[in-house]
Amino acid sequence: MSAPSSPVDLEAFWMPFTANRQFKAQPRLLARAQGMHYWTQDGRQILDACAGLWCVNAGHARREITEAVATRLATLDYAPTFQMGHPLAFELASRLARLAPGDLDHVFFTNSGSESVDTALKIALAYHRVRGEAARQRLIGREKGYHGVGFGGTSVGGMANNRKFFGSLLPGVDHLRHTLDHEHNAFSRGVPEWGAHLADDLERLVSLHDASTIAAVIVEPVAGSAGVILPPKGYLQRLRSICDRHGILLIFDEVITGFGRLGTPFAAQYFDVLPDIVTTAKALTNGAIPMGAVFVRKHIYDAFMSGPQGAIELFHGYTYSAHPAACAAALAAHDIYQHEGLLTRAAELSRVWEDAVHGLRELPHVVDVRNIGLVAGIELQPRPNAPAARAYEIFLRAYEQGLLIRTTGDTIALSPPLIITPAQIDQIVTTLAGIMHTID
Ligand code: PXG
Repeated sequence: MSAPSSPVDLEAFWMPFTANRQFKAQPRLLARAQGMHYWTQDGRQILDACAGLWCVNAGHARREITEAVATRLATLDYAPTFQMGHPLAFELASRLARLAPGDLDHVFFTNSGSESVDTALKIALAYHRVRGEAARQRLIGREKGYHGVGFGGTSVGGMANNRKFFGSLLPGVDHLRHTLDHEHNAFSRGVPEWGAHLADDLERLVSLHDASTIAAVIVEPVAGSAGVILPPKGYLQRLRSICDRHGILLIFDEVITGFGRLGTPFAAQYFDVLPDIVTTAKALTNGAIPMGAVFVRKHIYDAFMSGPQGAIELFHGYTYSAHPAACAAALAAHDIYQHEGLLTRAAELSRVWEDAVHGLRELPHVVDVRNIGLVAGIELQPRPNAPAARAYEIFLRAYEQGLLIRTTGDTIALSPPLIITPAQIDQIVTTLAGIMHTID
């Protein structure tokens, strides 16, 4: 065992998506959080410009959630949901179904976004099978997509580093081309005008594989992890109509966009496109307890409810599906979202936000600024032979100056809690501008 190099021994924890050796040589440890801020172990206040990891939409350490979880754990610490149930699970599902658009009115609970994605893909495959179309086995993702780290999500995902180490992944998967296009769309405010026709790439895959072999298409309505990539105007509508034409299910991965990020409860409402399945997690519980939820439309649920009464309709689920503490956290989070109008607050702030982030466009090395709701991506020219280094340096400097941002490649991704004030928006861009002026 190596000797501790700081008050806590950092060696044993193999950190996810982290340069472990670099981090452990110069750790950044968070000790406490409240509202819009973190505090470091040495007492410095850090403004959270990414809602943790896109999840703390109502701000940190909300007392109502803490109390609901504590009460639930003391009352019903755990309850199975296989052939058993507990009231909060049903209450939460009903509440979520009312929030979701159209007839997305049945909810399957998971514990993370990755599990939600794998659940959605399995439901899509099983749906076709129970309807007698078992040949529909292909799954289609999109380049630059991120759908978590399960084998299903990794397979439909489209970020090379997340895939290349892990063998050949699922068979029968293909990918649409991505929608990022600097030539036509750099510095668009909100969704870009150009590019609806990029959805026609699905027709190409249908011609190649034949519709009768394709189960589902999964896309993030707004791609987060790959650096805030927006759907061109009309693109998602076009994807919907191609799916309809060919009997292909459309899955929206709303792990990031769900629960108010764009200024509507779901991105499906923002874009006025009704998918067949929606995956969520993160802000479902305001990040306080791990939980995910998969929403399915009525015709999908109904397709499974046709065999004998005593038959289990879907051989899928998790020990912690609808864990009582997670249900309590989600219900309390949704009370807050409702009372404080947070599911639509991003719409009220989005103009201020857009003006603020586009104010960074003239700074050195900026090649694109993208925004929607309370999300922004600021893309920088990479340093020669050192991809991601410039953005990472900005991340470090920002942290030193009391601002937490997220970077992916050379794109700075911002997604603050939805309780942010205009003054705090100003603080984010002023701090960033100060750093970006001086970075080489
Ligand atoms: N789908 C989408 C669209 C996501 O953004 C997942 C699935 C997986 O969720 P879990 O809960 O299994 O991690 C995600 C997760 C980032 C970042 O900074 C994004 C995610 C996770 C961590 C970091 O871009 N998204």
